[in-house]
Amino acid sequence: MDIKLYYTPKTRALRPRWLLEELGLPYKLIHIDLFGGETRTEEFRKINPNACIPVMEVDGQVMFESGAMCAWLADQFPDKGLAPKLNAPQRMAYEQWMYYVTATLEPPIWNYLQHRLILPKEQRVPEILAWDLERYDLALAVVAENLKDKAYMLGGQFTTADIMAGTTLMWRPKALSGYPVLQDYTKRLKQRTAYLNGIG
Ligand SMILES: N[C@@H](CCC(=O)N[C@@H](CS)C(=O)NCC(=O)O)C(=O)O
Repeated sequence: MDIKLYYTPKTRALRPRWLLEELGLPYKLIHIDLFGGETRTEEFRKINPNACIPVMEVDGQVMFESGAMCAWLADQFPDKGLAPKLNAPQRMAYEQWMYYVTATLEPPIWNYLQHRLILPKEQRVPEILAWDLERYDLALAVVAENLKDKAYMLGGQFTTADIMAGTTLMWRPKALSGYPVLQDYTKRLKQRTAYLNGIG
């Protein structure tokens, strides 16, 4: 498999990169200067019309969406144990959390960060911040409840659902202050060699 990952540090591109490290696969990183506007160029939009990273290219076939990349990669290598097999009882919970992260956990904190830090000042709407944090806190409580008696999202074994949940929870550590279980969880994830290899 010839894998290329279009990548900028400290972005959602960490998700597939971390997983590639967990899988022990060789891959080529193509560094994209996101903050310098490279994703907005015509050339980059030919690779991803959404003008976003990450983008993954596998044997010449291009994929966008970090969650889809992670789901697809984990399923290609079932023996690595990073996704329950299709007929395993844990598969339902796995699918649930994989979707939950991008559909429910991520949107309020992403919206918060945009209106707090990312958008140009004149486009920020401060009135939305409290609502975003309230919605995020509801989702955090659900994840914390799930993790109260487990090391990882599915139990004792680390899976790709932990990459999805963990990377998102790391976006705003301050929001986890009321949830020691989530603070311990992200601390545990950050000690993994594959994470440490992936963050550079
Ligand atoms: N849902 C997409 C979101 C991708 C995304 O928004 N990426 C950000 C970096 S984390 C980006 O490239 N933003 C560029 C921009 O908004 O101009 C995914 O998970 O891959």
